[in-house]
Amino acid sequence: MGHAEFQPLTGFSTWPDNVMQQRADKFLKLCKTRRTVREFATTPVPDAVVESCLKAAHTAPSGANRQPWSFVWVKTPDVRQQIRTAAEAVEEEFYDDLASDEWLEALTPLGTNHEKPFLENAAVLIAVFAEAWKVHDGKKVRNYYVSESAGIATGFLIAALHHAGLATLTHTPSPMRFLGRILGRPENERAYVLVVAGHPATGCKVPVISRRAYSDVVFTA
Ligand code: IYR
Repeated sequence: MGHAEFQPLTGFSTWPDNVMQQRADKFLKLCKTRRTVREFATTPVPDAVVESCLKAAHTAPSGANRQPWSFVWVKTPDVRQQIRTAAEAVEEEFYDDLASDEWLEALTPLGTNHEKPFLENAAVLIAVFAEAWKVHDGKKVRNYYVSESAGIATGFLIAALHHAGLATLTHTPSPMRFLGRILGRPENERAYVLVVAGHPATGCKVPVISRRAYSDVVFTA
């Protein structure tokens, strides 16, 4: 057994209650303006902005601090085209054959279909991979709460991109094994989600949806 080493908590700010309230409300307001977008402009986004957002994602908490994630920022047009082609093929099968009527009905309000032009055309495409295990000191060690950790990091990434003023889309073509193959990821990683980001297209429309009531989702005990 090793031992834990501790240091003072630095750089962490606390605020008076009223300031805390203002900050909480400001963040809430920002969150309320986030929508999943499927129509992106091709307008480029500075690399440094995306880098900062990826760094923010990488600050996420994780099981046993294993940080079991990789973010593959796909920049090469040819690779993006390969991803689009492969994703549209699995999506076509999903919409035509695999999805249950119940599932298709659940998707109807979103107006989605198998066409995924944003995989090629949006300014930013990031593939998030979850790392199930790794080799440490020559030994294979498992990671912990891998999906939860990758999910939290992806949440940080989406929040960071939105905060920077970029529209986002989480896309999960299923099955997603083609991503690891196209991107040459090692066998200990599995594709978790694709994050698409960029400026919304001019005249971008989003589906009319509602959020569940606060009282429906928040309880006290
Ligand atoms: N992967 C498909 C279907 C889809 C599934 C869910 I759950 C969504 O929230 C949205 C879409 C697609 O991307 O079209």
